[in-house]
Amino acid sequence: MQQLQLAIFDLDGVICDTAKYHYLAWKRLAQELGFDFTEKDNERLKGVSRMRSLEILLEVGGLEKTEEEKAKLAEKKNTWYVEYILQMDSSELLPGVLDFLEELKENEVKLALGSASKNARTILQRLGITPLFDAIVDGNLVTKAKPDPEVFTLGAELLGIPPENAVVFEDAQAGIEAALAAGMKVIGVGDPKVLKHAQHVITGFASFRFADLLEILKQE
Ligand code: B16
Ligand code: MG
Repeated sequence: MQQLQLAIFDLDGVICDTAKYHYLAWKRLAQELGFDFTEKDNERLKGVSRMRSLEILLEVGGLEKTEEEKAKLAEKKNTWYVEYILQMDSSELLPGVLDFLEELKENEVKLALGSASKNARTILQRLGITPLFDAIVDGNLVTKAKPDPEVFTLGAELLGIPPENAVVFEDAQAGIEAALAAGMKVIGVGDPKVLKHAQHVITGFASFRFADLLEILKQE
């Protein structure tokens, strides 16, 4: 990489663990529909849009619904999910992530959010980190879901930064594919066995510093 100008962060699974709240709300919906939804099933929803998540859930339950019914069910789930996220605060930031974001800012790297969630702004607000971001691209702004690169290319475009000078942090396979399709560097956050396509995988930000990132990018 010539020059690191932009770091784009996915939200759920990278900055905070909202997957647990998505799970509670989807499980409640499944129970209301008469079937069980396990944590293993929930893994399939990570990084996936709300509507696609509902379709996967209905597939698990062996149910078919009309578009109108699906819209109502998705809204119901979202109402419950929003109740959970409104209780969040900065204690839910994943270990080390705030220090890492601040370190990037101190080193004049711009920050963008690249999340599939339509609730991303509410979550950033609850976590108290909205002012750190130079651009926020969420599920309300994009028309195509990950693995389409739109959620990441839009962030770079908004800030006038070429994709090759951007690095993406992502926990979901679809997001890693999206970042690669955008022509950006990508660092997987999670398990290297799951995130097979990422050039580098870290377990989190607890012991990952700006110098470590520069070291990785130097090798590219
Ligand atoms: P909402 P990310 C994603 O967030 C979640 O991983 C995924 O489970 C969820 O379905 C999606 O956001 C949409 O969320 O229902 O709030 O619009 O990982 O892209 O930050
Ligand atoms: Mg994610």
